[in-house]
Amino acid sequence: MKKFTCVQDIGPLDIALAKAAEVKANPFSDQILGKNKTLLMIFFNSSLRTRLSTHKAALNLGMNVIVLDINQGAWKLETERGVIMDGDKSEHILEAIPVMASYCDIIGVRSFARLEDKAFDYNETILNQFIEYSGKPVFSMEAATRHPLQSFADLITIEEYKKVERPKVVLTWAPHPKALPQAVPNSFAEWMRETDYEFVITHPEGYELSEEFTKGVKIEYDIEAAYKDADFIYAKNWSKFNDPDYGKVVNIDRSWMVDETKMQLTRNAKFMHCLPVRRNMIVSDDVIESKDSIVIPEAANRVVSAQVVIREMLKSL
Ligand code: AN0
Ligand code: CP
Repeated sequence: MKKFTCVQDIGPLDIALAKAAEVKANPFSDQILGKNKTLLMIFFNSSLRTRLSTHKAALNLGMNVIVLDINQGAWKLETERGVIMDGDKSEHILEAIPVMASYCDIIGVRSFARLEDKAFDYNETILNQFIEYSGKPVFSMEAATRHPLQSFADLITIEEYKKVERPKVVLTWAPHPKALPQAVPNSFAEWMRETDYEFVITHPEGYELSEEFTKGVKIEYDIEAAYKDADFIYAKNWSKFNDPDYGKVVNIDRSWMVDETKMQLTRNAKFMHCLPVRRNMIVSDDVIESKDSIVIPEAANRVVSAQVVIREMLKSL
């Protein structure tokens, strides 16, 4: 595998899930594969889970790991070609990428949507520069439009907890005070669409995601109808995709928060969220602390999804 940025890159999901089960059962059986190989993780944005779980996955595979937080200690990077660099940016990404690539075998990149320019974000300008100019396998640790390691971990978690063959999985928007990217819900929709689950998205009118990710998916504006008989409630906030308010927060209606009253409408649904989560904005204390909350095993499965992806990349070196 030379790149991992979207669901298509992993191949058939039944095979990917079988690999995940393999990695989970025998996490240390491929240490030879990673010996003397180096993973470089590059963060343009903050992270707790991705940073630790991806690092742990690489250690399980016997790799060496280098982590760079671009905004803490590295030079500020210019990302546009043709700019006269007389401002605060000391280095161009077109030199920085091949230099960084010369120190490693595989690269992970976290580069969120900036939410200022839809075309810049939805063209995956930063991630694609890494793919084009590094000459190394590159995987996304959440880029502008997708978070595939998260969605893969979510899929593994749903498979582990589902009680019926074809569960009803509901992605619900929930309020948040700050503008967040659409990457997690885009990606979750993209992965769920590849399963045979009953998949429903519910959000306030105006919060439609890009059709690139939701084409063919049922959008239910009636939140109670969406929750009815659900087996999984997957909560996430996202800012507006549609123009003219791209990247803006136009709604913080707290009636969209996941609470016990709404969870009562479900078929004892499990509660999921990628974390970090703001309690009593996105989800009530009671729901996230309930026996049906699976946010911790969901986060733990991030090691598994990362290990499957890095292992495939090591095999292709
Ligand atoms: C990020 C987001 O919504 O994309 C990362 C989630 C994994 N969340 C925040 O910035 C709070
Ligand atoms: N879920 C997730 O990617 O968390 P971090 O932003 O903490 O890495």
